[in-house]
Amino acid sequence: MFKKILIANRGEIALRVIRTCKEMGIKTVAVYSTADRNSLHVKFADEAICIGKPSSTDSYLNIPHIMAAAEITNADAIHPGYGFLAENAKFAQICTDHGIKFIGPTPDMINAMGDKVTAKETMIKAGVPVVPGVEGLLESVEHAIESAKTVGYPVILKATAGGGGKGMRVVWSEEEIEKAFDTAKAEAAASFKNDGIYMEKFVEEPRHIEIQVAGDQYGSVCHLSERDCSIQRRHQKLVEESPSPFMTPELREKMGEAAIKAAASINYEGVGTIEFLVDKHRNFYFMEMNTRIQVEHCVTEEVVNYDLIKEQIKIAAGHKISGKNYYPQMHAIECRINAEDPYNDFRPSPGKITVLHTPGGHGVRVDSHVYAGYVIPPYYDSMIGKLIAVAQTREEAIDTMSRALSEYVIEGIKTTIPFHLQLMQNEDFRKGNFTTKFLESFVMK
Ligand code: MV4
Repeated sequence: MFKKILIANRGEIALRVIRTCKEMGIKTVAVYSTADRNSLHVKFADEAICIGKPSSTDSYLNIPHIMAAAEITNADAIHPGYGFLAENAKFAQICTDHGIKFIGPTPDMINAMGDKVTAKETMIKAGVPVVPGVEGLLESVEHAIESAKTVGYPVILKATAGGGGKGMRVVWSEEEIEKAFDTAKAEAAASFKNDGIYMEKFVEEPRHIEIQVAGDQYGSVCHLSERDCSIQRRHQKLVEESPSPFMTPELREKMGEAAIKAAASINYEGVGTIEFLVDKHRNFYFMEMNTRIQVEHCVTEEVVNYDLIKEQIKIAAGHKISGKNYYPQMHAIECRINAEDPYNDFRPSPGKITVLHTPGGHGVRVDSHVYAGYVIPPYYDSMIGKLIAVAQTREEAIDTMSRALSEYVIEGIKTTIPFHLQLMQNEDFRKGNFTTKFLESFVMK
């Protein structure tokens, strides 16, 4: 087992990894930017190294600085968390070249899933259902026009280097396609330095349901059931839950098998997530694979009773997984607590937390790095914590969540707590009646 892990991240996920390391008797190294010197991950780690100025490119994305911190402290592994360098194949390779274990998949696996056209071709070969469309990249506007005639409108144009919504354009008719193609290409070039665009049939009002998987270094892969992440706003998830209220045992079996096929087709090693679009007829289509631990991993941990960070570390250290699948025994819901004003278009609200009371009690978990007096810096994402409620049924989990939200006091900044309180009372949400379009029509009272 590793003796010392450096956590190349900040905020709640850095703290989350430190907590599991402590339980496993593994020493921890925090890295931090000058803006984060008073962060809890710095205080709770055994050692802490400052790696640069506040801007991410100077600190949490600065590979030479992070490698220097790992060498100085003699860390034998690096946990990348999510975001930042978590899906950077070059970073994973550099770790390996320095004899430091990257806790995650190999660079080849990251690359195989990072390019969406390649990933889709791999899935077709593996027999995983994908959204109907044209294989490969669109060569020209003419190619796009001809392709749309076979696929049928509406179609969606996506960047092969994209993911998470950037560079995407929905096209409803031939009149719109030339402009959509040009802007999608320009946006992809600007965002990813790769202007490759591909085309799919546009699935209207889908649900976003993802399957958690884990694979070991010996070819064994299992799934840990699903998370429903349909409650999103501009591609930012706000609420996730497991199981999905839309799921049936038959669909779980089919999607679970498809997710295992997807991961096994690249001999996947580590924990990962297969994202699917699910239409109203319960047809499901591979969308992308995330080769990292995700923000919303906690709901899976709670319903299958399994520490996913511990599993990541054990897999990286060469342990075998049992190979059996995991099914939800409970219902868990996670609300993302962001420093944003839900009454003002979710505008970021950094600043000092003057008063803090964190909820507790039966069925409540809070993963957060903030405390009273903490100043939220403006440089990074606005998530300041996650509130997770667990109960035997979905109705009870919603009631526990409502109760916990009503206890949560954060003063000095605006947060998403009022939004979540209202969502928990929404009739359609309570009925499990929602798609990825749900928040487009949700208005705060
Ligand atoms: C789609 C789609 C409909 N049809 N693909 C959004 C992010 C990126 N991962 C893919 N996305 C979508 N791809 C086809 N063929 C609708 C979306 C989409 C979406 C997906 C999941 C959750 C929220 C979403 C919000 C808008 C669009």
